[in-house]
Amino acid sequence: MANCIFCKIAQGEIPSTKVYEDDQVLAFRDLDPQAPEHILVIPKKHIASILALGAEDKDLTGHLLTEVIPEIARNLGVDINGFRLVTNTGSDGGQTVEHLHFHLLGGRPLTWPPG
Ligand code: IU
Repeated sequence: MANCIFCKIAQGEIPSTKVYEDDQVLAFRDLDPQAPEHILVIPKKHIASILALGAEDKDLTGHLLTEVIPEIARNLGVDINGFRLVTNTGSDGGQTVEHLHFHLLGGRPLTWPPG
């Protein structure tokens, strides 16, 4: 989608520090990390948020949650002590980039509840 920064990152038009890539998914380091490991996991296809997912995205979301995210967590070593997976949605949810992304945060004890 034109003018979507995460689409541009997914297409390689804007550089990122990649930690995982396949034909459907890209994961890269957040530019403003909130934990020692702070990864953004995005579909390459433009989807505005979790609310914009459709039935046609079941394979993609299954792939993300059952394969990609566990593999990234294991590769980073945060599967051992744990990590947090967050998708901010809408203004109250704190979403600032309107391209679906999952924050994978780990590498330190995280507090709850978030602010
Ligand atoms: P949010 O859930 O939409 O607020 O998260 C957006 C994240 O994208 C936030 O943590 C930013 O630091 C991050 N980010 C980035 O890593 N690279 C960018 O070019 C932009 C935002 I714009």
